[in-house]
Order: sequence, then C-alpha cells, then structure tokens
Amino acid sequence: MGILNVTPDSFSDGGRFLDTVAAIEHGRRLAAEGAAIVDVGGESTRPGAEPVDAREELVRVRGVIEGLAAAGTGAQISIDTTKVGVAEAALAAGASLVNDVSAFRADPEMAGLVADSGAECCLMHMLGEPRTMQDRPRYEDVVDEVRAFLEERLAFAVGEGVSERRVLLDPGIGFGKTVEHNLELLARLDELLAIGRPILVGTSRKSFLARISSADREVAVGDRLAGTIASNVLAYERGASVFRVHDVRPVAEALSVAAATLGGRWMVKRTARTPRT
Ligand code: PMM
Repeated sequence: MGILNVTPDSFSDGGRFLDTVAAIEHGRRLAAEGAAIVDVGGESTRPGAEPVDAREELVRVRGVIEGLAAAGTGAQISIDTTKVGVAEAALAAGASLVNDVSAFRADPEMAGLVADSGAECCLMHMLGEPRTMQDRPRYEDVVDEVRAFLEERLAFAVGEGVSERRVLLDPGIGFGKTVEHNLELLARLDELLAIGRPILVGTSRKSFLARISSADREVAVGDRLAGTIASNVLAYERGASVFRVHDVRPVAEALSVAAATLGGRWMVKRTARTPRT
C-alpha cells in the first residue's frame, strides 16, 4: 500500500502533493513501483494535528482519486478518512477501500456505507485522538488491549452488515503508543493475526524508528528507510500481509527477498484483494 497524502502537514510528505496533478503523478509512480493499493489521504493524523472539515478534505482528495481511477494503474484506490461524507464521495470517484483510523468510531455511519457499497475497509487501533494520543499512552498489556479493541470493532462492523471477508485490521503503529508499545505489537503480531483477518501495518518513516536507530541525533524523516524496511520485513515474517509505506520499490524488493527466503510466495498484485461475491 503506497501512501499518497494530499495534505499540507503530514509528517513525512506534507505539502509535496497538494497540487492535484503532482499527486496523481505520484500515485501512478507508487503503482508502477509495485503498490497493489494507493492510499489517498486529505487529513493529517500526525501527533498534534488539527482536524480539517469535510469540505476541505474532499477538495483535496476527490480530483486525485478521479485522476488515478482514470489513469487505470491497476492499483486499488483506498481513501484514508474518518468522515462518512468524504468516504462516500471517494467511493463514487473510484476508491474501493475505506481506511478509517478511527475504526468507525468517529462516524459510526461509516459502517453502513461500507456495507452498502461492498467496499473493503481497514479498521485501526488508536488510543485517544491525534491531537493528544502521544500524551503518555498507557496500557496494562498493549497487545491484549489492541486485540480486544480490534475484535470489538470487527464485531461492530459485521453487526452493521459489513462482510467479515472485506475487513483488514491494523494495530495502529504510533497512534497512542510509546516506542516499547510499537515494538511489542510488532513482536507479537501473531496474536493479532489470530483474530482471523489480514493484518495491515504502517511503520513507514515513523518516529519510533528514529529513536531506536540513533540515541544521539535526530534521524530526519527522509532517512528512515532502513528502519522502515527492517520493521516491514519483520512484520511480514510475523504474518502481516499489507504494508503501508512511502517508499514502495525498496520495501517491495525487501519483502520479495524475505518471502523467497521463508519459502512463501510474494503476490505483489494480489495480496490485499479479497474475492468479491
Ligand atoms: N498511519 C498514518 C495514516 N494513516 N492508516 C493506517 N491504516 N495505518 C497507519 O499506520 C496509518 C494510517 C500516519 O502516517 P502518514 O502521515 O505517513 O500517512
């Protein structure tokens, strides 16, 4: 899953793809580099980010999704939003996966939209909300709590009519978690896999990688590729099947090598697709 943030303030690529033409071009590049999914987002969820209203968010993403759909890249288009109005317009414009970092909590009607449209969805764990989530997050056992949360959200979605086979689950790396919490989640990913749905992980360029790699200097956001690759390869080995990243080509190459080494088959173009009925 290649990341395409059409925002002025995302932590890594904020401001780079605010222009619709540049954003479409970047989305095409992500697909050409091997992304099976392009995840388009119009609201930053970085720690401390201020919310944007639905109208502004939609202005940012709609033309990009239309342009990507028209380009026929072969990649599935995902909309990264917590707002039902944005998701509805994005689905009409050509998206077919709703990536909701609130897991249908921000807008419970999102579940009905996903159910009625037959779209796929990703339900992610987050402690609190982006503005405050990194203020001393605490858990008794982070993996147990994330697992219970994801199970409850999956049950909610299914209760609202979403087909279980269309749901991906995500531990929400960096969303209300310390470095230790993130590492524990990655190390015990098999416990989340036991829920029975594919696991998506999003470690790309996140700050916990920098804190591990270097104790004495700040590793710039663009210099976190090594940590990104290491964490995604490990997550693959632990059973994750969708990898949300900025740097598609190098991560896809690393995952191919990991898959070949582990004797698995790496299906770049098919990993995230669930059959439709
Ligand atoms: N991380 C970000 C945004 N959306 N969605 C999912 N499902 N999982 C994530 O880990 C995730 C996400 C923040 O990263 P960005 O600013 O680079 O998009």
